[in-house]
This record gives sequence, structure tokens and C-alpha cells, in this order.
Amino acid sequence: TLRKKIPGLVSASMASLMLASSCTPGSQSETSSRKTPNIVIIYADDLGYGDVSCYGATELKTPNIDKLAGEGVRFTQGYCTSATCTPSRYGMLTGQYPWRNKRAQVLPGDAPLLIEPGSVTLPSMLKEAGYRTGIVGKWHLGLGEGSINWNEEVKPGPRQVGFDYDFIMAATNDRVPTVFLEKGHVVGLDQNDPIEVSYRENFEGEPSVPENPELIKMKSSHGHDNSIVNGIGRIGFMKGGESARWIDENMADTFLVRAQKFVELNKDEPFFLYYALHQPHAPRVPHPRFAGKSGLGPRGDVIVEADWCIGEFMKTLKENGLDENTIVIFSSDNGPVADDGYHDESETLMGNHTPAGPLRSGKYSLYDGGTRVPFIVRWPGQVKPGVSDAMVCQMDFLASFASLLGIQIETKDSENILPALLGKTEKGREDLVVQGMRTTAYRNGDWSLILPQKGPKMVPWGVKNETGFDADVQLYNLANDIGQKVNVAKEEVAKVEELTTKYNEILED
Ligand code: NG6
Ligand code: CA
Repeated sequence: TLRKKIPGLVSASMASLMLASSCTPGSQSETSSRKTPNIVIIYADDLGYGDVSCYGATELKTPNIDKLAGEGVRFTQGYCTSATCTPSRYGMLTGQYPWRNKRAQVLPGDAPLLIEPGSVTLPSMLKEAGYRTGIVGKWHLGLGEGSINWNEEVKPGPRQVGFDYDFIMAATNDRVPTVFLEKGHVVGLDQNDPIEVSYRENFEGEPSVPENPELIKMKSSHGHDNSIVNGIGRIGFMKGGESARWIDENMADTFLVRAQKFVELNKDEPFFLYYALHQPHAPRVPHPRFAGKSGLGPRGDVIVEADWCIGEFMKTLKENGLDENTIVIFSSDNGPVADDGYHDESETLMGNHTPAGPLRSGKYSLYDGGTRVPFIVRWPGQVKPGVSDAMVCQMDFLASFASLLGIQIETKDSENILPALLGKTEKGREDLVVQGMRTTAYRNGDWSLILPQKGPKMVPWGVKNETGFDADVQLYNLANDIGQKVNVAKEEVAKVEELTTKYNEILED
């Protein structure tokens, strides 16, 4: 069995697909409590703590996300591991701190697979427990082994790290190749028009931003000036694959339909779906149905679009009779950013909207705006609706769901906080190391500790977010200073010392 193949799985008591009785919450008489629940993670890209109305946004309405929150537990201290995409996704899927792996950084679209094939991951653990596992949406964890031929089966990839099914964009919506892959094959590829990708130089005669400004419909502000696809400059160069290239306007519908189809095809068995939305990452290109709908410009519009997708997806669960017996988690891979490389007026049209809510900074930052994100867990009949202040992290899904399913698993970083995730207790993690760009900061209880580090105060390439770097030690008490405005390190010398010791113990472990 997989127990032999996967190191780290100590023993599994999944003789039947029943929940371990000690973990079965709620009423035994409900049929849903006796059936293994499906698990769905809906994961936004660059959505901030203040970007949805149930977390306090007033300028923007997200009724479908609010509904999830109203029917589930809404966490006020829910974290991703990192303030950028690749590390956060790595942390969530492997249950390990991404900074333990030096390669876990924002990856180019042709980077090799970051997760070791055959290792313990959230999907591989669930697959071993009898789940059908699928990913639809953004991958951004690398593919292949170094040199990818996009015209053949691309592997290893999601199916080598635990997913049965994958329909993905390789990296980000601003990076080449701008195509979808299904089970390792570029969708809609004409073999007579092969795809070539380079992150070094352009292919002769192919349009790029400096040479062909007339082809541009959304101007780049920093970077994003290589190949032009669908009127948008991208990071990296590509050639060929015309029939396979995505149209950004249709991406939301494309992913939604695949996610719905996965549910319909697998409704009779337990399934795990990682539905990785591309919104509101730049370039922000809503379907025309949503253009102008938020009144806050493209960034607001794609959030409204994402919210609609979630509503449609939830309808599909309901129509298939899966509404009750499915754990739906909603969260984001990192905090918000306004201009992340395109002149989309995200800042000027934002008005009074505050994407990070009361938090300081956003994407790329060591401050809480970088990693504290919307975090909702809905499981009707099992999770009592409410708000929880427990500190929870996406990295904990691995140990927590293993516990839910009665699987014994050894993890270093992923903590079993199942009772907190199900809203049974406000006791979550005691502490957490959060990551900005490369470096880290420490959260413990109400405290946020950022040790002195060299580097610019603002993200250097033109993003208007603070990095969190400072020559002095920073200590904030989030209980009365959620916006990290008052550095109390000089008054709280003993606290700094105590926390530094604990923090270093984790870093050196
Ligand atoms: C940065 C890109 C940014 C975004 C980010 C990854 C530039 C100047 N900036 O390098 O636009 O793509 O990488 O975002 O190229 S993430 O959400 O996938 O981590
Ligand atoms: Ca992201």
C-alpha cells in the first residue's frame, strides 16, 4: 500500500471509510456524520483580509463568500505561510514550512517541480484515505525535471504528488506559457504549431512589449514586458501554440466548469478538490459580464467575479446533494497588492476600499497584511457558525485532516488543530513563522516579532507595499495594535528575548 511508498505515514486506520469515532463531531443520528466528508479548498490569489464584505469591506459586496462565512467559522487569525504564492501553496500542500526548502520561491513558468514525487502531501494522504483528488486552477509549483517539452506529456506534475486529476495553468496568469494543461497535456494544442518557452530571450519575429506597443490593451507598469498574449505583456517569452492560448476574459468560466465537472464525476465517492482561483492576481481581466460591476476598477471587478464563481460552485454541490457532507474551506495564498505590474488603475479606482482591512502592508510583506488572510471553514451540521480568534494556518490542513480521518502521520510543521478548524475551541496554534519575500517573522500569541534585517523598506520594484525590513527589532502587540503601528520592542525587552529564543528554535530545528 501507499503506507510503504510514502515515508511519514506511520499507520493508517482506514479499514472502512468511516470517520474515526473519537473525531466524529456532532450528532451520530445524522447520516452525513457517518460518511466521509468531501473536502474542497477554494483558494484565491492575492486576496486580502479586507477584500471581502464578511471581513469588513464596505465598498465591495461578496455575498457568496459572506454566505460561506455565515454558515461556517470565520477566522480572524487565519494565515497562509508566506506573503507570495509558490511558498504558500507549497506550505499548504506539503504541510512543511516553505523556507526549509530554498527553492520554494516565486517560480518562473518553466521551473522544475518543487514537491518531491511520492512524498507525503495533503492530496496524497487523502488519496491513500480513499479520496479522489483533483486540482483545478493555478498550480505554480513547477513542472517537469528541468527542461520541459510542452508538446508532449509534461511530467512530473500534480499527478506525481497526489492528484488524480489536474486542469491547471502552469504558473501565474502573468507568466508564459499562457495555456492550460489537463493531465499533463496542453489543452487545444495543434501539433503543427508547437509551443516553445524561454525565460531568457525572445524568439525571432515574435511580438513583445517594447517592439509592438500597438498590440497592447493593458499597459505594463513594471516588468511584464516580454511576450504579448491577448493584448497583455507577460513575464517570459513564448512562441507557437496559438490555438491553445488562453483568453484571460474566459479564465474564470473555464476553471469553474472544470471544478463543477470534477464534482459531478466524483459525487459518489469522497473527493478532495483544490479549486485554485486566479483572481485577483494581475493581470485583472474580468469577463465582460463583470467589467465595471464593482465600481472599484478591474481589481474589484475580478473579486466580484470570483465571488460569483464561488456561488455557482456551491450551487453545484447542492444540486448534487453534497452540500451537507462537504467541508468547504475558503482562503487566499497571500495578502493584497494594488499595482503589481500593470496600469490597471487599481489604486486610483480603489476609492475608500482597503484591501488589507486594518492590517499593515500586504503581498510580499513580513507585516500581517502579507499573510493574514480570509479563512473560512464551512461544514453544515458539524461546524457551528461563528467567528473564531484561534490562530490557524493552511499548513495545518495535512495533520488536521489526517486526524479527522484517523490516519496517523508524523509531521514537523503541520499541527493537528482540527478542533479549532471545526470551531470547537479557540485554541489554535501557539505560534507561527510567517514568510515575507525570502526572510521570516514570528507570531506568538498576540505578539508579532520581526528581527532586524537589511533591505529596502518598500518592495523595490515599484510595488507600494512595505517589506517589513528595519534595522531595529520590531515587536507589536496585535491584541491592541492590529495595524502594527507602535513598536514596543524597547519597552518589552524580556518579551523580545523570550520570543527570539522560541523563534530561533523553530528556524534551527
Ligand atoms: C513578481 C511579479 C508579480 C507577480 C509575482 C508573483 C514582476 C515585476 N513582478 O515577480 O507581478 O507575478 O511575481 O505573484 O515581475 S504570486 O502571487 O504568484 O506570488
Ligand atoms: Ca498570490
